Amino acid sequence: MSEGLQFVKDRDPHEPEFIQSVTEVYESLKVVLDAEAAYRKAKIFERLVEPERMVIFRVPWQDDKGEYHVNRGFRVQWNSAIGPYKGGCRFHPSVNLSIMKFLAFEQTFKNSLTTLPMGGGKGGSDFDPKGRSDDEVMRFCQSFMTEMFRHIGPNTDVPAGDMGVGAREIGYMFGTYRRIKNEFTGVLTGKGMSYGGSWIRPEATGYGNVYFAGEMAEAAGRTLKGAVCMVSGSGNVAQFTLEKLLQVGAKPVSASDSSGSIYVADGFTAEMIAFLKNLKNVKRGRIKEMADAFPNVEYIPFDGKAGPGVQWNHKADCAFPSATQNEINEADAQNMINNGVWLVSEGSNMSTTLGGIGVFQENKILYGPAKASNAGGVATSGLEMSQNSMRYLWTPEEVDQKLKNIMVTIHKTCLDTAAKYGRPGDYVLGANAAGFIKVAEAMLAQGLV
Ligand code: NDP
Ligand code: 2IT
Repeated sequence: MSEGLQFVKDRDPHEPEFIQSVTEVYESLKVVLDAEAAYRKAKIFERLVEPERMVIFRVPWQDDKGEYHVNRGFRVQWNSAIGPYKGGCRFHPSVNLSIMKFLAFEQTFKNSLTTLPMGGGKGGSDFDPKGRSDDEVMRFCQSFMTEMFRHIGPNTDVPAGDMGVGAREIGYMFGTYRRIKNEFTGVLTGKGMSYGGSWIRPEATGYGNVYFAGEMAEAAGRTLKGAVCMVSGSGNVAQFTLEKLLQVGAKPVSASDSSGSIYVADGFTAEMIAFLKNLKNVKRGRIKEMADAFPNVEYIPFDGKAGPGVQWNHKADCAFPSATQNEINEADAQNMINNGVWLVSEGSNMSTTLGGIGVFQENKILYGPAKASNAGGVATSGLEMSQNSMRYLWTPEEVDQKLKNIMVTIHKTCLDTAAKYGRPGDYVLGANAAGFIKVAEAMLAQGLV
């Protein structure tokens, strides 16, 4: 049997996103594995690249016209050595096993970094919520949970939101779980405030990413104050990244959806962010409509030769990719550097291709990899779980302070770990190694299971 990375490539050659995420981690972990014979002997890496369990199921549902549809549902339970499986559900037509596996694998390291006791998991479906009515989404969510409920539980696996899954979908799924199980528990996070949600959970990923970026900037003697910031996406993560950037005195200048991007040379105002939230979350409209509403907003469609890469083609100091995986390729990374970017902090999971990461590292850019920089979302999910277990509710200020402390701790852990392994300032190595070591120690202690 082949060893290490080759072992994964040989076994799952048809899963490019999964192989990409394992490759990135493996490159960093080589130094740790070289130093720790016990991890090699116990085959910790080989065990960690195989999920503990994967469930794939049929999701039948009926649209408003009475027509029947069948989608594919997934729940990938990656590793529970340090706590119950934990991670979001993604509803997007691109969802497949490779994407589910890369997300669940990454989540395991991310959750370990949060300092909270959460294992890694991910789920979702190739269902496309775009253009579907609330009733259609409800019926889909009910059908999805009618199978998923068997595999989850507050001490087993606690799903949450991700792309295409927000407060509306969590509400419908929670209602179905509660009805089937006849129990009210913290089985999902991202719940509404009237039924067990936590303050700041909607804000947490975006806010947390800006806190993390602020720490990276400060450690390098720089500041986000006055920094021109590009943001991609316009969903949950992007909206609260824009909001926090404005609050800390930075100047966010862009946002996007899968059709195009907007550029605001003078920077977003609070009024524009409020409009965007209503446009995306209530009206479920397109980012292009921002340009119809505000004369100073320029709309740049992705239909040209450069495709989505055009959204990174602005003079800027920082970039906060917050849409989807591989949204920054090698050419985009080079373009950013040519345009003056000195900090990139990932809101989306695996925002950057391996080639793009190489460009950032060669150019000594402050680069925060997703599993560290976007960990604020799941960390606050962990805080929601704690509050549910206590049957208690912290104030928004308390949760925000805890989130901030966690992001500061993650940042310090990454820096300290990178320095320990001889690569000071390498946040990729720091995040991968620190996330890995906690899980590896737990696996060693618990024997060959
Ligand atoms: P949403 O569904 O709320 O928003 C996703 C955004 O990305 C939309 O604006 C969407 O546009 C855009 N998008 C999707 N696909 C593409 C594409 N191929 N090209 C350009 N834009 C695209 O999701 P979230 O904001 O929750 O998630 C965004 C990212 O952040 C994901 O990578 C997710 O895994 C990650 N993340 C989310 C967390 C959370 O708590 N929600 C936590 C940590 C990470 P359109 O409307 O056109 O589809
Ligand atoms: O990628 C992620 O960290 C999330 N989608 C959030 C997961 C969670 O359980 O809150």
